[in-house]
Amino acid sequence: MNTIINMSQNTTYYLELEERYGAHNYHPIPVVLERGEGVYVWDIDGKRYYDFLSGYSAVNQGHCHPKIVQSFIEQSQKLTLTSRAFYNNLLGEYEKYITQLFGYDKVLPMNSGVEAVETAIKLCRKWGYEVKGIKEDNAKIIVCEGNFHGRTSTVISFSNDALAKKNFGPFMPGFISIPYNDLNALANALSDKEVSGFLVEPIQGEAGVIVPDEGYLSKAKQLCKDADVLFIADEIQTGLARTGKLLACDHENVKPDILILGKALSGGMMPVSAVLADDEVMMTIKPGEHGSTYGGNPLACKVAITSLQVLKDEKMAENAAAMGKLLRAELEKIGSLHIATVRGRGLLNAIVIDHRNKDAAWELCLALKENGLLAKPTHGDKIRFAPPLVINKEQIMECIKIISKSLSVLD
Ligand code: IF1
Repeated sequence: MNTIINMSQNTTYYLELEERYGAHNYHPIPVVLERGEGVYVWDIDGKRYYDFLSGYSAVNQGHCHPKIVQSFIEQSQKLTLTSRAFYNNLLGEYEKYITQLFGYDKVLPMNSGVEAVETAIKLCRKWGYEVKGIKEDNAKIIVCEGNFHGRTSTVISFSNDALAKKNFGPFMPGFISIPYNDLNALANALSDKEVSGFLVEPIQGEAGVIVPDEGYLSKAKQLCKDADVLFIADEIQTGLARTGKLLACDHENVKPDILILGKALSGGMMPVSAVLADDEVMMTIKPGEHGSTYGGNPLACKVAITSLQVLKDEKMAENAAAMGKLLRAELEKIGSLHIATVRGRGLLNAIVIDHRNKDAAWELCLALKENGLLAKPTHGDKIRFAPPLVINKEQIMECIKIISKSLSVLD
């Protein structure tokens, strides 16, 4: 059942370049992209595809959104980087905008998502020592099995994915791992008085779009509050309208003590991440105790303001909710024996493939590519379906046709 991959000479040329000169830290779907606009991307032979990965939810606003591109162009010709050795005329404006939008006293601007996660860990520990009174170097942070929070040495220390950890030790201590979506396990772990935080994805993305039970987030937040522990939400993938609300935590009216954002914060233009918290937490870090060369650069600030405005002005959360509901309903209606489960929230969805061939999900993604839709398996048998939030009903229905047609490759 191996799908014949008919690659053009152009495609082969670029694949061989990366094979020869690039680290082999990914195994991409064999397609070479050259242009993107909205929900579409085009390969170097001019073939058009629906993008059902959206740069792992970094392109929520659609590829090359004109307003975000315009902001990028304007600012890139004025001032791109001052470092934090000096002030600039955009950082304060951005800080005011994003803190008022999400309802926090302050923001600490970073670049990649994992840098923001690392920043949240440092803030949580510092708060643990200087406010909660935990003995120095004893603070613990509760994390969930199946988590994905990035790939630095500290963050993989609390991963339970062997592939992400093997031969990258020694690892950072100070983390307690509990099952996801298990309030009893959380309550037990919170009995340890040296716990300063609970770091959780409101929906586990990499694990295969695992949506917790209704009430899990709100009860977990309450348990943390009762135990004087910070509830830290990693909304790098679930945030910014992806799940049908501005934040996934909004589905349960949960306000994290520390909110972590990334990916779509720049609409796919450049790495921009952010950590938001109130003063009791944020003011534990003093000048010179944390930072980054590009963190809060004026180009990132300008792009982030526009990226956030576009989400709201174009009601992308509402569209994600409606189109996600339609997508899941239509996937169920296909009634394929090869689809064991359809799950997700808003436009963060996944199907679980049920097939004797362990490479079935990969084969299906190759067939999807041939038929004009790009997606990629996660953890073997799950395929994430996460198009840009600008997708409309007609496009969803066309994608359903593509998915239905492609599933026959598994027959
Ligand atoms: C890869 C996964 C997704 C994230 C959450 C932090 C980060 C991510 C919830 C770190 C990043 C990316 C990383 C990328 C693939 C992609 C991914 F498959 F790895 F897990 F989306 F699910 N928190 N996720 O999802 O942000 O430092 O990358 O900016 O590493 O292969 P980053």
